[in-house]
Amino acid sequence: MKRVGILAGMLALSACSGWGDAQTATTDGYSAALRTKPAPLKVGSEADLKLALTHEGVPAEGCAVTFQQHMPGMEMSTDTSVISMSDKGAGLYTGTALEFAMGGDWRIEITFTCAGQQHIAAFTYALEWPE
Ligand SMILES: [Cu+2]
Repeated sequence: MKRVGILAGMLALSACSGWGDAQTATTDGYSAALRTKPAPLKVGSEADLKLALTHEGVPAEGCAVTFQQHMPGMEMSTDTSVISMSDKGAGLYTGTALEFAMGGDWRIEITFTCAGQQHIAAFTYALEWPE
């Protein structure tokens, strides 16, 4: 509950913005575009993730998608959690990231299996400690 007070000021500022700009990664002919809410990601907060997957420009549907979040070079309690993303159709997948417990660089690594082939797309986010 303590974090509510800390974040109240920032929430007021970002209340009317929703999803941030996408980060994109390409691998094996696939393009993965990841958006987060909140954007930017906040220390002490979970986050909604929305992934748009295309293969050579065509939405990649029916893939099995999971992700993990970790801080490179640091052991965190969330490291071993593998979170499934729901298939929303049309190449869109959604999921909820665990609370980001500290500021610094975080990596969200998405594993997606389409047509029996597994691929990985990784995204890096720098989280600011709250003032
Ligand atoms: Cu850490």
